[in-house]
Formats: sequence, C-alpha cells, structure tokens
Amino acid sequence: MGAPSERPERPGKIVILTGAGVSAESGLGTFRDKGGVWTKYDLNEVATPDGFARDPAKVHDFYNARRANAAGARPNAAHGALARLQAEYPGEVVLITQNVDALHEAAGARAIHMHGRLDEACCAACGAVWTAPLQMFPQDPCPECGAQETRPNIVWFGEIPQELDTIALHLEGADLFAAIGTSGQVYPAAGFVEEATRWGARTVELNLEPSDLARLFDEQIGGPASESVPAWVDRLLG
Ligand code: BV8
Repeated sequence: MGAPSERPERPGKIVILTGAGVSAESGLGTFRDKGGVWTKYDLNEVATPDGFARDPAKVHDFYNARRANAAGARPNAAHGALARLQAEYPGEVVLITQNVDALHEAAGARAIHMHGRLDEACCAACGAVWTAPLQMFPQDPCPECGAQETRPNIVWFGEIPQELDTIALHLEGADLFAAIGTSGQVYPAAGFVEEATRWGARTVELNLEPSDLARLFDEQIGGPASESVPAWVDRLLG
C-alpha cells in the first residue's frame, strides 16, 4: 500500500445496481442468456398488465413457478460480499436491485427492489401489499378490502418502477456507481450509469462478459459474480 497520499481516494458513497447475473449462481435463471426466462416465455403474455388482464391464471402460474424456484435458492458469495460491504464500509452503500428474488435480504443486505418482489402480493383495488402465499390464484381476495384483484407485487413492462425518486437522489450523491450482473437492456435501470456519470461518479461494471453498455463504464471487471464481487469488495474494504 503506497503512502497515504498515494492511496486512491475511498469513494464516500457507493451505489450498486444488481441484475439477474448476481443470482445466476444461486440457480435462478437469468432473462436473456441462453435458456433464459424470456427465451421460454413471451414477456408480453406473462410480464405486462395486458397479459395479466388477458389471462391472469397464466401469469399466476408463471410467478407461482418462479416463487417456488426462488424459495429453494440460497444466496451465493456475491450476495454475501455485498451484505458485508454494506455492513463494514465506512461510507454509505446503497443497493438497488432489478431482481425480484430476496437473496440480497437472505444474505443480510438491504435492497431497493425497483421491479418489486416475488415474495410480495398487492391489491390492484386498494394498493395493499402483503407477503405472497407460495401459490396465488386469480380469485384470491385481498386481505384488506376483499376485492378479487390481487396480483404479484411485481413491476411489469409498461409499469413505472418503484422508488425512482429515491433512486434519483442516490445517483446524484454517488461517488462510485457499480452495475453487477445486468445486461443493461431494460430501462430506466439501464440509464442509471449515464445519470451517475453526469453527476460525476466513477463507474464500474462487473459482469460475466462486457454488456452492451460496457463502453459507458470507466472500468469493466469480468468473471462470475461469485468470484468477481468478493474480490472487488475485498479491495474496497482493504
Ligand atoms: C417503464 C419484473 C415508463 C418482471 C422486470 C414499449 C412499451 C412499454 C415500455 C417500453 C417499451 N419499449 C421500451 C420500454 C421500456 C421498458 C424496457 O426497457 N423494455 C426493454 C425490453 C426494451 N421498460 C419498462 O417497461 C419499465 N417501465 O419504462 O415505465 C416510465 C419509466 C420511468 C418513468 C416514467 C415512466 C419497467 C421495466 C420492468 C419490467 N420488469 N422485472 C419479472 O422479473 O418477472 S425487468 C426484467 O429485466 C427482469 O425482471 C430483470 O430484472 C430485468 C433486467 O434484466 P437483467 O437483470 O439485466 O437480466 P438479463 O438476463 O437481461 O442479463 C443477465 C446479465 O447477467 C447478463 O449481462 C449476463 O452476462 C450476466 N451474467 C450471467 N451470469 C452471470 C452474469 N454476471 C455475473 N456472474 C454470472 N454468473
């Protein structure tokens, strides 16, 4: 380690965006890789409000299967490292995830779920949110208002992601922005790197291979998240 004056300035505030790649090694499929979720299902049928209105049973089947799969998944070393960073880093560490699984929480981290959560249900009539049962069905009544308009608490395509105002404030204050395991295909999340850059943050992408947005980052770290993220966290905590 060089003299203190040569040591790179520790970023005060780190903002991290994760995608499906951080949960891939926990056995949860990604969306756009070979064999990914969107290669098996038509997202217009199972991840849009129109799809749900057309065939709610099909959409519930889709999420019931993913909920059951996620229930058996365990956090991997990447989730653990991010929880350690959040607990031990001397500055603020904000974790924003596009994922709807609860593996960040299972590893002890706190995350902003901008696309909602598989383990939550909500009522389209009164807005109530509760812990989802493992299996949901179209005729389930809302525990608050009784309306049979319950749905997974998931942000579908065409719907506005959750906590965008809070996220905008975090991006404004970020000294370092990291995108981990995301293909950068879905907006507005894919636009966060440009927003953080505009506010003067340094940016790094950690991905199995460079994403389509890699050129927008100051630094690119390759390899599987279960290896690259713990090494990256060790450097930040070192
Ligand atoms: C919005 C919940 C307006 C569902 C998701 C036409 C009509 C309507 C909207 C649009 C339109 N055209 C474009 C849009 C915007 C649209 C969009 O971006 N579409 C894309 C397809 C072009 N976006 C929206 O609709 C959003 N809402 O725009 O509202 C608005 C916005 C702001 C303000 C006012 C109004 C809502 C988008 C949310 C949709 N819901 N999730 C569910 O999960 O069932 S998004 C969906 O993609 C997934 O859920 C996932 O979360 C997300 C991102 O995917 P990734 O996480 O990146 O996963 P992916 O498979 O793509 O990539 C995996 C990566 O991991 C790869 O890079 C791979 O290399 C890497 N990897 C793999 N293994 C590893 C690894 N890395 C490390 N280690 C490994 N081992």
